Amino acid sequence: MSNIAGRVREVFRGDQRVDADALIARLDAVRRFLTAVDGLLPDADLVPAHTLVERAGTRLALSRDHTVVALAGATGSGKSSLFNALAQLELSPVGVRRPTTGVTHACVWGPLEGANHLLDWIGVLPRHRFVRESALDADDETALHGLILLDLPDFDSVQRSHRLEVDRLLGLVDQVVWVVDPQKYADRVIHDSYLREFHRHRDVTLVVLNQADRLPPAEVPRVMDDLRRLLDTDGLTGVPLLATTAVDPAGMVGLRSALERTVAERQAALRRLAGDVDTVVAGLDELVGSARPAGGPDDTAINGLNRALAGAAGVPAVTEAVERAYRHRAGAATGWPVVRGWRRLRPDPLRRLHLPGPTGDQADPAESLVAATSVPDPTAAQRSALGLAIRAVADRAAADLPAAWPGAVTSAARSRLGDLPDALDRTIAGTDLGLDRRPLWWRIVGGAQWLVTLAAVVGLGWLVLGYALRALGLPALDNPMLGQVPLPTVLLLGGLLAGLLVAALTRPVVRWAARRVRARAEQRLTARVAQVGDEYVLAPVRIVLGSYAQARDALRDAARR
Ligand SMILES: Nc1nc2c(ncn2[C@@H]2O[C@H](COP(=O)(O)OP(=O)(O)O)[C@@H](O)[C@H]2O)c(=O)[nH]1
Ligand SMILES: [Mg+2]
Repeated sequence: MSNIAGRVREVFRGDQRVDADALIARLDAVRRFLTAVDGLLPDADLVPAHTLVERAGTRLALSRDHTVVALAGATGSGKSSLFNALAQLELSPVGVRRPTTGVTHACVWGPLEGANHLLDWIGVLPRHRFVRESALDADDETALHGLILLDLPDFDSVQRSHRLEVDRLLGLVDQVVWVVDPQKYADRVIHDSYLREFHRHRDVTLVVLNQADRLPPAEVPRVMDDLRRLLDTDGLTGVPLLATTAVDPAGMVGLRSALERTVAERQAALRRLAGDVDTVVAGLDELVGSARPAGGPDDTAINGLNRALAGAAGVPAVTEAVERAYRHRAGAATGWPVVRGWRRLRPDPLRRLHLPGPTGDQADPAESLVAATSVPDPTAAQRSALGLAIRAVADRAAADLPAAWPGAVTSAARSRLGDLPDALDRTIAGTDLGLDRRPLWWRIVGGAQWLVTLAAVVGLGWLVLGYALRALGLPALDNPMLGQVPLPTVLLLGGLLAGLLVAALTRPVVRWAARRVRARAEQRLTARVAQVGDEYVLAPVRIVLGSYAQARDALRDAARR
């Protein structure tokens, strides 16, 4: 048995007064519990709590000045006789005339008007309602003013409808007087099916051994002791136990004064509901448990999720393309001008994925509402890895929760699975991959390449001109010399060599820079993908964990008596 139920039992005392405000606060806590777990726990487990909240609200709203007491028992125990004797009216048909009574009769002490709403709710038909108030004996009966006494059908009736009616009414009344007789007081049915079930309502339970006159006087204490022992076994230690004789007014004194006390205290309705809250809380206890849950999924599970999301989103393919695109674009900007144009003809690797192209144009925000990129769809392996990672997140998050919750946590983790692919795609499309700006050094190297190429072209032109003049027999150009070599030759060969040299020197730098850009893009993409994971997987899980915490706190408040 877990802590909350344990606490309920610890503080349970038979004649403790129940404060109406405290009871209302406990009922509110049950209501908060129901709100917190709505849609998360199986409805079937919550029926008693819903019933309680509904019933208690109505009972408290109806009349707190009335106390509804039911006479319950097996056929022939003397319920109707006790009812008639207390009411001092021949109201309810006694068994001699009609062996079973299938309808509930009510007798109201005091004006009927105030009690009518209560009786409507309880479901006693107006023609079965009686008033015990007459000018003649008003004074005798004032002590019972506010009492509504019910004569219930027999709980062992062969008619199922009678038994259902009894069960229904036992759920509504403020106090139950269990009537047993010397022959049947030890019957299994009353103890197993009824009295034991009422152990949390000990303080609104009263047991009478009726027909005491049928026992030899010396036998009465022995039977009472035996019955007391049985009640102890039922968990009803300490409930008042009286001997009555319905056919003799003297044999009714004890019961009458017990009812007068109940009416005077005006506690029965509150105590009954407090007992109901105890029962409901004890029933809900295992749904919530007492262990404080961990704050959420652990880092290992989250890292696993982020890796799986990155895989499913195609982050490796995109970063690979980023690296290649950097090399492509850097090559086009800094390469040897003679082959640059040819490079430009080749498609840009990022363009092929419909990611920002060479000019750095971002995806159109309107377009990005639909699948925005042509990054390859996740493979079956990536999809199942993602499924497993989500499962792991849910399992870790729900590890400390009672058995009813992991299912809700898993559903929450998977709740937006269908939206994930689009969200990931939009995120990839919207991530700045770091290729927008052309680095300054590209322009410097590119400029240098143009310069040395220009030198080579000038040298070539110069040489061609010299040959042409010579071929036409015109006076040759007077080539300035650089050391032993003519300047145009220096320009041509030097320009060509320098171009190749710059290209050769630039290549490793481009490779290195491409890897850096790739690493940075990977970092950004991973961070953005993790945000998607947080929004689509972790946030719903956190909401369920929050609901769990609320439910747990609410139930703790509801348990506080
Ligand atoms: N001697 C005696 N007979 C009783 C007593 N109470 C009820 N009876 C009789 O027991 C029979 C059944 O009583 P009834 O009130 O109809 O029982 P119910 O089925 O529980 O309503 C009737 O014949 C009553 O007269 C009692 O205290 N003493
Ligand atoms: Mg009867």
